[in-house]
Amino acid sequence: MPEGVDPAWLAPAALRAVGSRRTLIRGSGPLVETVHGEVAEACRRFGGRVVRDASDDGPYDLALGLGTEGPELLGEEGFTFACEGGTTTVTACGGRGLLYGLFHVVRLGEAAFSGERSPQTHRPALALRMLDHWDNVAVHPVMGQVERGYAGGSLFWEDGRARGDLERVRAYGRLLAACGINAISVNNVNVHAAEARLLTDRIGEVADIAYALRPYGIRTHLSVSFAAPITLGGLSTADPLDEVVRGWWAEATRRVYEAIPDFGGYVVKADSEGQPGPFAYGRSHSEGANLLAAAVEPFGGTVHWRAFVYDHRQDWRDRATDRARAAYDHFVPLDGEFAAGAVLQVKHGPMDFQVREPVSPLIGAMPRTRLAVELQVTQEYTGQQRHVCWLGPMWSEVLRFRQERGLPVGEVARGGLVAVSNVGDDPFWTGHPLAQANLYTFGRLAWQPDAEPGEVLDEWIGLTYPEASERLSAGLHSVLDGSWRTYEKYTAPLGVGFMVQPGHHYGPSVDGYEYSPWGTYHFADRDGIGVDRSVASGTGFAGQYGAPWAGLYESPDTCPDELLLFFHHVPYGHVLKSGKTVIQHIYDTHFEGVEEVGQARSVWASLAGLVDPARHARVSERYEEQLRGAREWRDQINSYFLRKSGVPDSRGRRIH
Ligand code: GCW
Repeated sequence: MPEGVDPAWLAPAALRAVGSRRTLIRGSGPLVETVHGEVAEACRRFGGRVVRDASDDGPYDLALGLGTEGPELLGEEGFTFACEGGTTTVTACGGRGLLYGLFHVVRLGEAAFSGERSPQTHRPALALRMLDHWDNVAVHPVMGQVERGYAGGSLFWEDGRARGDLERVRAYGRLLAACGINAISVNNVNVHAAEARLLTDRIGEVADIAYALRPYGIRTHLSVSFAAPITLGGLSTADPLDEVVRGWWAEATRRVYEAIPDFGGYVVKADSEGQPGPFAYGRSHSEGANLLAAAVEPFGGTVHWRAFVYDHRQDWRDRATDRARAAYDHFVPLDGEFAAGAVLQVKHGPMDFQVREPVSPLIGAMPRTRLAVELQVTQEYTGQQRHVCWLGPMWSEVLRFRQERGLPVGEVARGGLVAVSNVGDDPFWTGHPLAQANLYTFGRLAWQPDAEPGEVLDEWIGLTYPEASERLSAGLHSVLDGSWRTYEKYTAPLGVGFMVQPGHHYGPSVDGYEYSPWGTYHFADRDGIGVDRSVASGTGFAGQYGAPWAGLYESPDTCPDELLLFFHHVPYGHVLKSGKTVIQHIYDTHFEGVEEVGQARSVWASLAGLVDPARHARVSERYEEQLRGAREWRDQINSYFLRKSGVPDSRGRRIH
């Protein structure tokens, strides 16, 4: 790990079990070299020994090797793991599989070397496990170096130039491989002038990043502008059906692959929030995506085409337009029209990474399209890495969601699981040291979408604090485990969403988006609150689901409490399934949320002396801000609804 940089979930002691043993490594290739380097470094530290391809002075405690058996079973990334007769064995068909097998052993620690275990097969459920960086090359006047970045600057770019800190990039790749991530996109989906040129004359800078990440099995992708043939190529059109435009993309892409032979492909945000796209030429989004797919397909690349298309200039008076409907309305009619090299990348919810949303109805409604599901690790709307909000349980709910007779989201996402990264040049990688748990959990859930999030959390604790006492492990678990629900309690209630400060999206502003063109409303008046998205009397969004969800969401009687205000406009006196009225629920959860933050802060304070001082201090400082922020949310939300409704708190607590 570079000097001064936090080792995160590869704390040196996490490699003790491997580093104190005799290891044999068989096979060759660049990733086998990486495996060898990892083991050799661990042995240097902990006194073990590593041997290459020898058969003489065994026996070995650990044998890591490439084999030829079972490629159809293991694929390029799978491995078998066994512990028999005193030797732990990992066998893979490809270098990546071997690397993942090594990290599996690291995760198990001493347990990997005890007892007898007959061979088990491990392989990722999803072939693509990707992070999208919303990093700008040049500092954007509003968004800064990283759009929605809460961890300092970018690892890759600084003030218009490549940072060139490839040692740090390599260390990043190592952390990502250790949690199973295998792809990364290196620039913001909002592609501004400087970033656009990464595709052409600045591709060498992307190639340097790809070079640093490659030893850890990570492929590099690039966000591109649909208008590139005009802005970079000097053409008069970017029409996807124009032969010259097609030729331009083919040639530009050929050059990209010359520089980066294992390039992953493009990410495109088109006709979305002002980015250019095929609508300008009267073309569909499948025509747009297929243009780029045709360019990358000959090289084995993929186009990730984002489904985040909606009208961000809507009139708030227009009650028929519903942003939640937009992705489904735009894309479902195109099912079956996307080329094999195109993946439609869908945000997990129909709105925008709120603390609580239903699963996007698009997921499951396009059986003839390769879908990738996009999560947001950076916590734009969930505390911006100033608040502890471990999102594992939320993601797990999303990934396990299924339409009747359908597959769970984790399996529908054949095109992979993607997340907006929360990493920057902060010495802790993430702005909140505990937000590392979000990144780790994302990687592990992408590998195994039905994993138990609580177990993944404990894995993260074990790797980050390998020498933790019971008290420290329990303390860490307790401050993280319920933190998403705590955050939900003190912010926007019952799935209604937003109520944030416009623009930067931090902190409460109940009416911040109420009369704005962004399509994010709550419609609170003196009688009630919520958005009627029923088929019977509302926008019809509930009807975009299949059974049984369409029916359940349609009626306030069957709609789950936590999504009630997402789907229905109800009176404050409406009684929830919990037995409370909506207004009392709002008051109670907001008081509870603040109390829970206070408790977590005390638990953290009690861990001083068990955590290294710099990390402890950073988290303590963030807890002060979280508590301040939670109180602000509580008081603004409770006061707003007391004033609107005139209904007093049944427990007579102070509301301002
Ligand atoms: O969540 C919203 C953000 C924008 C972002 C956009 C998107 C990159 O507020 O900052 O732009 O979504 O996902 O494209």
